[in-house]
Amino acid sequence: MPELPARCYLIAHQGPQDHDHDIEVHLTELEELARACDLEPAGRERLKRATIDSRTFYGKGQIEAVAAKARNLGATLLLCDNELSGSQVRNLEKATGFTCLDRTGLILAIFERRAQTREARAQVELARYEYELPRLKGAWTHLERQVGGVGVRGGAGETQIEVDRRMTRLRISQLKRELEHLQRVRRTQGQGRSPKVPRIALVGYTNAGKTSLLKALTGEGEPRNLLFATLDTTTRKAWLGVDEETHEPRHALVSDTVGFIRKLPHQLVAAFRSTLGEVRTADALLVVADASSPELEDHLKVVGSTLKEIGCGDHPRLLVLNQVDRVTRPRRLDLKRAHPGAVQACALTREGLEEVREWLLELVPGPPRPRELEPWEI
Ligand SMILES: Nc1nc2c(ncn2[C@@H]2O[C@H](COP(=O)(O)OP(=O)(O)OP(=O)(O)O)[C@@H](O)[C@H]2O)c(=O)[nH]1
Ligand SMILES: [Mg+2]
Repeated sequence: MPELPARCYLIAHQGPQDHDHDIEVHLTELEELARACDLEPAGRERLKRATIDSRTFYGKGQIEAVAAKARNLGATLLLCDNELSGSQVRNLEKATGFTCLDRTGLILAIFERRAQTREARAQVELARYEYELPRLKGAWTHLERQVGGVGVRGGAGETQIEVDRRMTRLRISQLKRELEHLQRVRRTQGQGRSPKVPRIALVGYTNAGKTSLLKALTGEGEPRNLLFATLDTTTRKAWLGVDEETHEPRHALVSDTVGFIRKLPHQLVAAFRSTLGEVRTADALLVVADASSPELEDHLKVVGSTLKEIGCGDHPRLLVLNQVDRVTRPRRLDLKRAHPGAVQACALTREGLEEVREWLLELVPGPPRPRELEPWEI
């Protein structure tokens, strides 16, 4: 990935049905995504238009005006909140002289910067190739290197673009094989885990406080005020309490996971299937949300639908309304009415954590309890 320029200008299409507020919220989130990629937002704009231009997505006149404004502000990159096709990006770049990146491309760039482990890197690379496949336009020498230069030249008549597609598909299948292997390794390692210890996954919108809760529950984790700070799944042991009957200590294995976001590129969801496998195989989910966000309900909808998409629609779950220290009393009462089953919590002050532990203790079966012997057995 080449170094991205520092200043960017943000645009989003607004159709006749779209409310100003909704588009503004999306643009604010796009700004945060830009910052998470070390870009500095210089300005932003909603581009109102009833129809989509198939060539440049936005209107021709709009694009020219945007380019002039962005240039004045010293921006060198255009960030588009909409998902654009490869040719639309190219046409926009030609018309404006700017580098253009759509929302999916930006999220991919963030993931590429964050990915640390071999598995996360392979997953992001897979997502990148899936994203590029329909957008291919030329240069393929880097691909040739990566697939080992085997059978690069196609038969007579194979065009450049066909070679590119074939190379990309080849790399995609290599990566899928590598991921299957890594998953098998992880599964074998996982078999050593005690079957009696319940497994819990922390899931939720990005920046909700999942890592903070992991830290509060287990003493480990590095929270950061950044979108997609966490990419890798980390699992730690949390102490839940003492079993009332056996007086044995009870624990759970708690996993932190990658956050969700609206319009999460489906290539990433698919690529992260193996990491998110931790979520699928968990006994229960703690759905963490930032209660202080005005977008709370929207975030919950995104989380609900993403969970369904990865096959976790039916997992037992507890909604943890985190960050209530940043919420007024009346708002807390409203939240109680809207989400009576949720725990209102604060990862920093540990408010609500006792309730979370109680729920986990009740929900998840512990070690088999010694049965009281009947008289005839004694
Ligand atoms: N005031 C307040 N801040 C919190 C609370 N929980 C988390 N934060 C802050 O919110 C920011 C995000 O926290 P993280 O725990 O990194 O969030 P996350 O859900 O793991 O985010 P990603 O890994 O990026 O998806 C950090 O700056 C935390 O310090 C809370 O209960 N109250
Ligand atoms: Mg995190």
